[in-house]
Amino acid sequence: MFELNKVKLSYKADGRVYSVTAGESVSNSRVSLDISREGDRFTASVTSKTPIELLKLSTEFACGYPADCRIFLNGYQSWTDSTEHTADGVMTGIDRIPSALNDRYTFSAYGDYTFVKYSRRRGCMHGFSYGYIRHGIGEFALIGSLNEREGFTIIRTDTEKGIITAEKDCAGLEMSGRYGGIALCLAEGGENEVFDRYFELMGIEPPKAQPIRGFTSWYRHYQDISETVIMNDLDGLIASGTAADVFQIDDGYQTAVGDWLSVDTEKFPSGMKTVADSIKAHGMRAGIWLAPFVCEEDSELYRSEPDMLLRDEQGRAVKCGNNWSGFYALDIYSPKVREYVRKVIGTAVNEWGYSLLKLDFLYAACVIPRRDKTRGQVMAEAMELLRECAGSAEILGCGVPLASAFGMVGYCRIGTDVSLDWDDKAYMRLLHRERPSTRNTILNSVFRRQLSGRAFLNDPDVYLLREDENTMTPAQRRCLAEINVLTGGVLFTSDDMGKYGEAQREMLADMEALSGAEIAAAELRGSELIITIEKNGRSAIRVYDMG
Ligand code: 9PG
Repeated sequence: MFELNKVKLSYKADGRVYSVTAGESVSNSRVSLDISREGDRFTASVTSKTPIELLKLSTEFACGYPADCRIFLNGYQSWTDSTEHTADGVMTGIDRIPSALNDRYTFSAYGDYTFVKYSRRRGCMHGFSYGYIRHGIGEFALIGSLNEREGFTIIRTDTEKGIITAEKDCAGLEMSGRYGGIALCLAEGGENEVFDRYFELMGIEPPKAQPIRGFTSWYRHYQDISETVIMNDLDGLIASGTAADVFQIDDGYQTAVGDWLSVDTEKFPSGMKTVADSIKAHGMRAGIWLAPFVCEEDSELYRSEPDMLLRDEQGRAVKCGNNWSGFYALDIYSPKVREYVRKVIGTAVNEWGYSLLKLDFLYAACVIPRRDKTRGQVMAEAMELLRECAGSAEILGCGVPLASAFGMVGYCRIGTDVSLDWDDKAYMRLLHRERPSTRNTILNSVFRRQLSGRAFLNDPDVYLLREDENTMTPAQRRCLAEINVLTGGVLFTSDDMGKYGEAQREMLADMEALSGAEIAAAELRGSELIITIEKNGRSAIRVYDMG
């Protein structure tokens, strides 16, 4: 399936640009390009005796695309829409957004838009870290990078030309000695076979984290939370008698994003420890949301610690998006930032008593590469810092390039935010691929399902059964709930469970009956999502309207 055509390397040394295209290992007096293929493992590494600047490293394979095949290419981060496409599919970036709007709202920072060119040609699609070509139900050809911690890998298809390329996101990297470059798993076989092999070659053990059920405050109150509101939700959950392991407080308790230890005392007069104590008194674990690598413009941190901000080569603070008052990345290599992250997480875990940390907007750490480190290296080191600071607390990663979270967090969001509408207003659909959308997050849950239990446990975001405060139809709410049970290891809601009536209790019972079932096959045909469910050796087909 994946026959090597060529490897391309270009670099700059002593002010001159050198390029080589080769089908096997080559070297000159300074640089060697080592290409090897052993079984389902392919590598193309670079060694240089003197410092060079890498400009490009990519590999092209010949690849058959059967006419009725499906192609999956993993989107840049948690929120990026990631679904199967037909061989004539196209992916759209943010080209349709007027640049004045983008300049104002920095949509480009949420995804890969600043460093990957979106093709408008049919069949020319791309993704990050891993992807597959599926033929029929059970024939998978997987291409997955084994060394994302040395740099992200952009996988591109061109179905008309019958090629697939893997390119390292390493442009501008200054290196000498050996750089691992491209390292791939090229596996063919059944779904479980290829994914098991991919994780085996990466050396990633199945997560030890256990599936959790519970509540998050976000999709009911958004930032409008307080001690009273949270206690009311907690009482509702307890009164409903629904089994829950975790009660998680989301965005809104802090005075500003970045000022995590400055709790809004008007909203939470007794402080965050008291709230955690109440949650724990009901036998649940307390969870809390934090975005440790960013601060908003209206924060004390932004005003008083300019040296903690990540800066570009012109010395400008790097804006990462428009949420809140607009927000900026912190420089994870600044000792001050590392100390601050340690203190914030340490306080939430050890002083307040939260043992599940929903760590969000993590992509901000690697929004620009460094001269001596690729984005992938920066993100890997950022995740190591979080893992170390969290100690025994479990991490739920969110807004993170997924491969950097493989094996590093117990739980990870694999889709964008559920919205209170199915797929937002028509004009909002022109926005970036990371925009909130219930429809898109369901597709991500289905088509990233293989990660759950291998990389971490998937968090498909909440299910919502309430009939008010949302515009979804009963069938759409059912689809969301069922897919969450079938694909996730995190089963959270943001409903006031105290208000659940007969319809909601019936739905909960249906969800319970589905638990333990698995998706054996899934396919999108037009606007229909067709899935085969298996439980105790019996299978059933469900069709959902994704229109
Ligand atoms: C809190 C929220 C919730 C939610 C997170 C995250 O692309 N976007 O514009 C975008 C904005 C916000 C967002 C996700 C995507 O929400 O996923 O669960 O914790 O932050 O502010």
